Amino acid sequence: MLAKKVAKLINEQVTLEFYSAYLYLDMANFYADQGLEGFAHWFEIQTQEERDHALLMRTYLLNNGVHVTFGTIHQPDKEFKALIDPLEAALEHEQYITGCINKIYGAAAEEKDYRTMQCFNWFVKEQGEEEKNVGDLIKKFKLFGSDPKGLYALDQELLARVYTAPSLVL
Ligand code: OFO
Repeated sequence: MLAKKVAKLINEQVTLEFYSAYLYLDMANFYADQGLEGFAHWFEIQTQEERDHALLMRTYLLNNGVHVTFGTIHQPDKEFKALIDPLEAALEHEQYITGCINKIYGAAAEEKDYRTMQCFNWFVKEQGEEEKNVGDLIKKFKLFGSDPKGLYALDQELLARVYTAPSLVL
């Protein structure tokens, strides 16, 4: 049985993960409008991954007999102007989500909820990867993004990104 506090935090996180999916799809829309298909595709895959996170957490709660409720998914309200804006906003968002995941992990540790800690080891690691991925993309954008040929090559590279299902199995 999960402690109430832990279950509540994970339940709230389900909605936040769906919000992340929504936010990244909004970023994909921005790039699609600019004709940057590769960037749009990269964010569409981010959306799929966030949806996966939400579904995994939902399944984890259900498997542990927790009733799942969904919160309101807020409208993405950031105005993007420069091409780098969504990338920087995505990094900021991932850093925020890392804090949320750490809070869940911390609460589980406090409650000696080893099952949740074991499950959330995956999410802790995943956040490290997510921050690195978008951080690397920002670096590349800063190096090549101001040159049209460089931007085109980067867009083509991002177009090749392939969705992979999460390695966490519940
Ligand atoms: Fe769900 O990892 Fe990004 O936000």
